[in-house]
Amino acid sequence: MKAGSGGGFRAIQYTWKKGREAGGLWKLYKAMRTRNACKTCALGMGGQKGGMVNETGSFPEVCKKSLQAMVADMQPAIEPTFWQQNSIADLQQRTPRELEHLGRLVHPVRYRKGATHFETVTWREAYDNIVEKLHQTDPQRSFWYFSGRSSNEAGFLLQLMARIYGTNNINNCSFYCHQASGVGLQSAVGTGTATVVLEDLEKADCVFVIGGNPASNHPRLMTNLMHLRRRGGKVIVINPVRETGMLKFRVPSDPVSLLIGSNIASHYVQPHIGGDLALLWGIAKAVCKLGAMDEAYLDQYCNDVDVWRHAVDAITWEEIETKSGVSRSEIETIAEVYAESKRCVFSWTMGITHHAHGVKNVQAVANLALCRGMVGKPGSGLMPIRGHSNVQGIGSVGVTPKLKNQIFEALQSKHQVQLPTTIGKDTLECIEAASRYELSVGFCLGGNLYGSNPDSKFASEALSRLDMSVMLSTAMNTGHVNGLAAETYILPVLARDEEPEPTTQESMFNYVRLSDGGPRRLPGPRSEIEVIAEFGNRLIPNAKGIDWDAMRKTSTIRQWIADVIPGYDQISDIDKTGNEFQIGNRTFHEPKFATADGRAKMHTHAIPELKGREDRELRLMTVRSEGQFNTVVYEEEDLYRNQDRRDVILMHPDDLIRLGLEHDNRVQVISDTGSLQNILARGYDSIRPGNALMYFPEANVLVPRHTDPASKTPAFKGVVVRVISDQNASV
Ligand SMILES: Nc1nc2c(c(=O)[nH]1)N[C@H]1C(S)=C(S)[C@@H](COP(=O)(O)OP(=O)(O)OC[C@H]3O[C@@H](n4cnc5c(=O)[nH]c(N)nc54)[C@H](O)[C@@H]3O)O[C@H]1N2
Ligand SMILES: Nc1nc2c(c(=O)[nH]1)N[C@H]1C(S)=C(S)[C@@H](COP(=O)(O)OP(=O)(O)OC[C@H]3O[C@@H](n4cnc5c(=O)[nH]c(N)nc54)[C@H](O)[C@@H]3O)O[C@H]1N2
Ligand SMILES: [Mo]
Repeated sequence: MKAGSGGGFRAIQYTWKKGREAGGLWKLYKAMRTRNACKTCALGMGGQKGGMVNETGSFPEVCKKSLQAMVADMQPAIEPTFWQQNSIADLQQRTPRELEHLGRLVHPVRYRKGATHFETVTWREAYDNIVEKLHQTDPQRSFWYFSGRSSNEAGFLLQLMARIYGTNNINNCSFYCHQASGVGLQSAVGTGTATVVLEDLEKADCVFVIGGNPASNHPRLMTNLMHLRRRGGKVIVINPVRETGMLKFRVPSDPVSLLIGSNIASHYVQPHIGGDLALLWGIAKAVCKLGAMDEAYLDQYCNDVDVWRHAVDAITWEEIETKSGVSRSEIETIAEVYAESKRCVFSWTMGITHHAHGVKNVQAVANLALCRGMVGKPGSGLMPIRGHSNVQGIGSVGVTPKLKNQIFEALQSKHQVQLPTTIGKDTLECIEAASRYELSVGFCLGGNLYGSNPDSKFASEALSRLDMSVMLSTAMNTGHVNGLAAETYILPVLARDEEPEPTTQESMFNYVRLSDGGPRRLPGPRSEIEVIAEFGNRLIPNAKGIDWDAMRKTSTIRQWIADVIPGYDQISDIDKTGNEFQIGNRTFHEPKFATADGRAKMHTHAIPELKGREDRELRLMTVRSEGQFNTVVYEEEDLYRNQDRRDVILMHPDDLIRLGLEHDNRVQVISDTGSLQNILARGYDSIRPGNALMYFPEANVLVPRHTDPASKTPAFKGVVVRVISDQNASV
């Protein structure tokens, strides 16, 4: 059956199916209702108000992927005999989905160069060997990667340990995600996170959704968009693909919406991939022509307005139309809608950040908001829609190559710890340094560093040049079986809702939640915090200023966070009071910016040429399906895009004809970086001609290591490919 809308009965049906897998719907419901922050995206729900509740108290808030993540954690264990029966070569053949469905990791396992299989080891053996190796290693030759799934406490403790050990090579998945948002926002408005809170969405009369597919990736946002449309507001979607759920969505918790569906987009603009910068400048030009700018606001609160205004005048419609792929009249229509808005929120995701001009994109969004005075008043502002549930918190508590000066100084003065001052590497720099044999040890707190990287072949070779890698994980993924270091350890950890002590998470609205933790589901995995504290104790037992045993208590870590992390002072007694809170000085409802002179800054850009225009070329985006969470694939199908499998390249039917192909022909997809064979070319009329779509992480062999110079984020959505018929390939 073709999906004509997002959400709806299918989502409910899926809940029943997942309930069965979890050993009963009631059991799943109980797990979902515990007081723990949701494990998936950063929109945030759960915590002390109870599971499936958002920060405004709305219930029931639930989405398919939160169920998937929960059921995945409720899987049975991988038995010790599994590791003897299945070789690494065999595991490398498994798909991401098969690896995830092997079950929960419960034993520490090790691979040693030359071996054909992983072997189980005791925790003691693992600690002894890892610590010995770390002692023999120059700390500068180590790196520490963090996913955004772990708690603030685990993130803070591990970065602290790595720094005291002696390196600043500390980074998180944000470098492959929203780094451009942080850098762009900081440069424009002086704070790197959303300027709005959830309530602002309920007050807005217009929302831009740029380069994202929240119907699939942040489904709970759809309720807010539905409410906005019901109030007569406008939703402007900017996306090269007409995403089913962005047109119509059936909000499962709303009976009317469930039955007939809710219209989401009031306007849908389809630029070329990478065409947003030109488009955003075009909208600004049209707003200017309408005389709809807020001159008083610009005068009073913004810098560099004249240079910006001059550039807006100078850019030609011809350049805008060619580089965006959108006609002047369409751009003028959008500008009119925006000009009528009194309270507008600009939201965006990876279609904006995954480009070599990601930071410029974000700055252009900020320009557009600022020119009508839409930052710093209720119901309007800037809203990057974050990825992982705690990616923002991990960044706040210091998991960055460079610590904010304030944190650095507070750690040294209040806790007397000694921190290195060397320059730390970002994520891709670590991979490149490993490839040059300049690093010897990698330590990952969750995530899938191999799988999330561009240029998979390069990443695998680079990681296999390490002497040792250590991964703290809950389940298997492709990163555990590819790019293995000479000595590789996988250490099983507890999920957030199994932690023995409370932990905290920060949502994309800068709201800090308390998770109670809960009983373990299986014997074997250990608490992340316990494992990190144990490493600290063995690695640097006499470190000045730190008592590792005290750090086993999450309340001690929270006290440190309160002492040193700006805006986090209320965290110290959160476990006693249960008072979740909004971090100070980030969201603002007055135009007072956190910049040196309190004013926002308008940025001016040269617009890059649109790539991929040659004969036989296509511009490729690598994206997620509705059935996956990053490198974890729960279902092979992509319901909303009506795909039953993942080894496909979707392109407009006109492009199929242009390339001399027919629907479902086997093709080879080639980029400057790599190629994939035996891919099914499929006609997909929802995509703008000239552009193509493939699924991450399988397509990462094609993605070059080309990054945005300002944010170091790879251009995951800006890949130029050629498609060649693979007639000899077997079907
Ligand atoms: N179900 C599910 N939810 C998730 C995740 C998941 O994997 N699965 N991952 C989480 C994480 S870590 C993140 S960062 C977010 C990601 O959330 P999204 O950013 O929504 O995810 P993507 O699939 O990367 O894709 C992007 C959208 O950008 C569009 N796009 C691609 N290129 C361009 C472009 O050049 N311009 C414009 N305007 N649009 C473009 C694509 O058509 C697609 O609709 O989701 C989070 N939530
Ligand atoms: N081509 C392409 N590449 C991309 C992207 C893209 O759109 N296109 N998106 C990028 C983005 S936005 C991101 S965020 C990155 C994703 O980067 P990562 O965060 O590195 O990857 P994930 O796939 O989310 O990591 C999943 C693994 O985390 C572990 N895990 C889950 N829960 C926990 C926990 O509670 N604790 C611990 N310790 N481990 C846990 C499990 O073992 C699971 O297999 O990928 C990036 N790469
Ligand atoms: Mo992400």
